[in-house]
Amino acid sequence: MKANAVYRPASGPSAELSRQLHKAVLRLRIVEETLAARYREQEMRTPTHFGTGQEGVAVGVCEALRKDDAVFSHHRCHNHYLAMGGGVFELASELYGRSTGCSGGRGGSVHLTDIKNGMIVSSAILGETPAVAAGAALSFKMDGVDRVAVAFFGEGAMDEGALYETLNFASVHKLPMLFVCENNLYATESPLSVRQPAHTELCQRAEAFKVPARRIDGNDVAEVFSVTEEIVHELRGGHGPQFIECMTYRWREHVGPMFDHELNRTYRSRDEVEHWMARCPVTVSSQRLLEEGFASKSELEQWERELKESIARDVERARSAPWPATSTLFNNI
Ligand SMILES: Cc1ncc(C[n+]2csc(CCOP(=O)(O)OP(=O)(O)O)c2C)c(N)n1
Ligand SMILES: [Mg+2]
Repeated sequence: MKANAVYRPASGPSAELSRQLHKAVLRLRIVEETLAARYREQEMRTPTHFGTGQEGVAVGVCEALRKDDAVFSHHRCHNHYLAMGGGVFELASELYGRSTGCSGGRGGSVHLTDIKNGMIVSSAILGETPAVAAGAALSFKMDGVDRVAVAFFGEGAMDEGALYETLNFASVHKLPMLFVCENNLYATESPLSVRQPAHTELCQRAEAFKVPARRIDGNDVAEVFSVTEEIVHELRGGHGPQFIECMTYRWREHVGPMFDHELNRTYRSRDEVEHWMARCPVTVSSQRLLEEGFASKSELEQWERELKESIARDVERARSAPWPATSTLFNNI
């Protein structure tokens, strides 16, 4: 493939699957918008990296997995947790620090877990969880089972040495592991261009370790799904790890609920933000459904209404859930 070209799958998902993907993307969007709105009330006391704008990657990848696969995530992890089937009440409870949180109210936004759904853990230390995912993939290989491990990380983690050791190890041992790089062009407020030499191509770095790599459109959930489905089939066949670079964009500030313009931040131009907002994963997906005749406008509106109601209910319920008991303060340390 030509350097930096975007790989496009030959065919897209069926009508039923496309509807399912859309509902999942919409659910993630509404959860993040609801949480971001309530975050401003300052009752959630955990640093939070919102994933608004990046929903297509999480849903496209996770919908192609099984519940017995193992997903590892990074600081911007809500989308991955939700896309694997994690509950909104448990996520919101975690942000409010309540005992009903997915990590018992102890982890906060960056430490989500939901083992029964295959979401093993997330961590804010860049480049850390891919190495742990390789350990899971190694155990699947040693046990002779066809499970796969997936590591989500931002392109900022490609500045970390641990990631290259992991690529090397996974390649040498032909591990059933998918590396998912969510390239949203920035690590905090630094663009890739000030962190890496000119003309750096992240896929080529994976290929240097003989790991097949493709750059794809992360804002098109149908494409992410089709590519991942194809790759996961190959991973289960024992052909070794693969890497996808998903081009996407973070809408809100790096950490917190605000938009850059609300804070007069200038590291990204308004034009650039608007360009990416026009490539909104929810819009791309709804346009596809309408064009293909897979859903009507009124159905799309009805799904949105229903999701808004149920999500608002779950978040409100989390807000009044019980705090962890003081007697449990030193548990699990
Ligand atoms: C090893 C390490 N170094 C620095 C940090 C501080 N840090 C937290 S998030 C972040 C930027 C991450 O950017 P990226 O990986 O591209 O993910 P994004 O926030 O864009 O989703 C940095 C530098 C950290 N958490 N871990
Ligand atoms: Mg980034």
